[in-house]
Amino acid sequence: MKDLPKEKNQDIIEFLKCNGQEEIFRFWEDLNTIERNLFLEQLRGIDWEECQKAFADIFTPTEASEPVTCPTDIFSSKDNEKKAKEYWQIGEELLSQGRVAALTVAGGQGTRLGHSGPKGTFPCGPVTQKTLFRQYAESILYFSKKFSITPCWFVMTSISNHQQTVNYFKKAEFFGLPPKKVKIFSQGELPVFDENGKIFLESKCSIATSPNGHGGVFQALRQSQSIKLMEEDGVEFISYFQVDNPMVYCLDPLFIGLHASKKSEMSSKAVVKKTPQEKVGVFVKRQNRIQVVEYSDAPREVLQSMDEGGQPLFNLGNIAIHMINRSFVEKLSINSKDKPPHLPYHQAHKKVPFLDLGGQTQMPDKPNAIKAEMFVFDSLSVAQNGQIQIISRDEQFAPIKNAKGEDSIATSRQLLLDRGKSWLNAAGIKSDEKIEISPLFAPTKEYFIEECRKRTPFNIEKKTNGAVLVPQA
Ligand code: UD2
Repeated sequence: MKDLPKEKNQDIIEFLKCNGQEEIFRFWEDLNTIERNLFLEQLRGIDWEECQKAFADIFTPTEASEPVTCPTDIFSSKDNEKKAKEYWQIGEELLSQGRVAALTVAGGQGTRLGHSGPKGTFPCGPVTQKTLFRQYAESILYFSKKFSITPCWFVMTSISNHQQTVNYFKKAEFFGLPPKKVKIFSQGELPVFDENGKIFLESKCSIATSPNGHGGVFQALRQSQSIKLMEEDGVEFISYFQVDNPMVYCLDPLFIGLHASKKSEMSSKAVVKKTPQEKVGVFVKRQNRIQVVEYSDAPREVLQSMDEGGQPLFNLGNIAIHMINRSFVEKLSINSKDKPPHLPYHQAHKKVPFLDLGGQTQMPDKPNAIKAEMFVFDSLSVAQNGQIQIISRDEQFAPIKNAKGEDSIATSRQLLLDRGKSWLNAAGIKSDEKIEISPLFAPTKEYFIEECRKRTPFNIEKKTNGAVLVPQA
């Protein structure tokens, strides 16, 4: 695309025509004045400067040429219990001072799952059918009670699910959290392109847009004034996780403590990959900085390299759980020439309905469109002192991605029940029942054992399909 209009009032139609996008006006003659104005209003609202960056990235991608190695300095609490205890205490201290916020990215469209509402409203509880959002809220409520200070919770949505998400939180009365501690904000959108770089029309008088990827969180936190809110609330650290993992430790003292002690700007949790083909990105080291190579972009050498023992060399899977400093978000979200380069845009090939020659909407049978997405983990390469903590997947990773098969609701619910059993065993409680443990009683294994040791009273409520362990009222 050529330069942006120099003057504010330069005609947006001329600008787009000069940039080879004249086809979006092909139904102009059919539109009435109101439709024309609506169309122009949408076009004027697009961040064309950002769009130009995205266009350049996705249509002329540059190959990173430096060789990659496997990250070495990985923290595991199994290997270093003494340090783990130390980090835990530091993390609890920070939580008790209200210096850590939770952040859920929930702007994705969840097409693979086939759920019509926002993904966070999907029922994940194997016995209770509680939703993903409620699961996370209960975890946050646990800390709120424990430390008598409610951690802030930031939830990123996108245009298509923002209002529904807000309505859902309101209807659920914010799950008992103080509404002022919950900030729901929307991420940016960009036009969708066809394979020749032409912008897609959604209707005769609107172009198709889509969320700019979870890497859009940096800009969105700034634009929604969330960073300011964090500052006012004394939040320095952000615990980042995706909307689709009901086993995530939303706030994990150990991980928080590790991140803060090492003065890291951004840290990550990793699991050992099940197979080289598993659909998670892998951690690599390039130019002495940690990076993630996404599964869809990973070169064969990375996926298939073996170590001397015949094991996959790059086997540290990214499960999209990070600690991020507020100051790092500030650094990455400021639009200024002397700041670090923008996060690169990646191509996502998707099926997008299109208008045929007669202006009728058609559904393609194979991917026909390119969406531009930024990935949050690309910021790792500019983060100082990045840390990786390796964790057990059976404890903290049960993603719900698909309606059936791998990473589905069925596998996730089973993992939650298995984890419940292992917590009960670890606390010396014998039970053959299928028990779902409420995060209100304990949101992590360590806290479960601690609550049981303290003899915190609980009830086991029987339901038709199992039982739920909840704190006694
Ligand atoms: C993601 C990671 C993958 C691995 C896996 C673990 C990417 C590109 N890949 O794969 O490496 O960690 O998760 O489960 O992230 N989202 C937004 N806005 C957007 C797009 C996505 O908020 O514009 C959110 C979405 O709501 C979800 C998360 O980001 O919470 C992941 O999105 P996804 O399902 O597209 O990522 P996936 O499963 O391909």
